[in-house]
Amino acid sequence: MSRYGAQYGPDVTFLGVDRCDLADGASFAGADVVVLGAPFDGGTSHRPGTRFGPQAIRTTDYLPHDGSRPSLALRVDGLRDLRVVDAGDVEMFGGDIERSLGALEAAVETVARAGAIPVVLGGDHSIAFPDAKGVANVLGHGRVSMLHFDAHADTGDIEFGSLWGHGQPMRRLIESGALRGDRFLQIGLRGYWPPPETLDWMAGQRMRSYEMTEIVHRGLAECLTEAFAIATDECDGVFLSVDIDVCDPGHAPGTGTPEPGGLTARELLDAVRRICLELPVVGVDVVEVSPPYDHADITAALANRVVLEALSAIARRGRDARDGTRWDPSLPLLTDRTDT
Ligand SMILES: [Mn+2]
Repeated sequence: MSRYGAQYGPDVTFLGVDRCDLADGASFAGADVVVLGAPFDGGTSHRPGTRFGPQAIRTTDYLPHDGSRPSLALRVDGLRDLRVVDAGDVEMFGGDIERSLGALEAAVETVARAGAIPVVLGGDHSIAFPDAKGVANVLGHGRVSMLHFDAHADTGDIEFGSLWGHGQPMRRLIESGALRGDRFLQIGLRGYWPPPETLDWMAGQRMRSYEMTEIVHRGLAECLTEAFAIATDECDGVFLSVDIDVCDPGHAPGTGTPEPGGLTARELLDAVRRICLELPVVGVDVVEVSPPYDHADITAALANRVVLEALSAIARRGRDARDGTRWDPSLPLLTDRTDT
């Protein structure tokens, strides 16, 4: 197999980073991060269009696509201080979900086995099953915890007569044994789904789900701190799955199942930054960006920044670990943060 390339549209990489070919181990040897596109919307229950998500997330940025992004806040360049390469889009036919998810799981596993962090650009949320399982296949089943940002629990059992779809990946991950239910942290749930019998199943798995009411009442920062302690107990790494619909539709309109009353873009970016600064993140996916329903690229631009925030914070975490430094969020912009 040659390089995946683009399933739809021009073959471009995430903001101009170097390409790699998963069939050629030398092309991603030593990489810290490998970007993968998962252009799949065969698992959607309502509005489709996330097959165009990877391309939109890669390219929606007004700055030059030059493979460099120095972060104002973190004082690192997530695309240069880390070795980041882009393998292109995994071929995922929308009409054959099991074959498509299988192909993605193999690709993610290849990346994880090389010691790199897979960053998967969705695609609908059905891809979280192959994303997290592909990582757990390498690091050990039960050894990877999940931090899952979403309006919806995605723990359905059978939907439309199928075990596979964007409302069910989290149940399948726990049932498969790849991830532990009691190391599964959900942030941002709200609205009118799932039904009580599904909540009973989730409680039986000892999942911890932070509904928006609790987040507003206690504060997002306190909820995250609590979730971090659970996520790192008896686990070696954390998988971060960001469904863009965790944000309010005013901040992320281009998505298939918008649910009013969500996080702001600022809250999501701060949460992603903290997770990648404070926790050993071993895999990331950003899903449910549907460009045909977007307005003025609001959602695609946010998803692009979610990826950049994660990469910047991973780079800063690495630098702090090497240099014995610590990032201080209270410092004004124009102080020298390189020595903090
Ligand atoms: Mn979801």
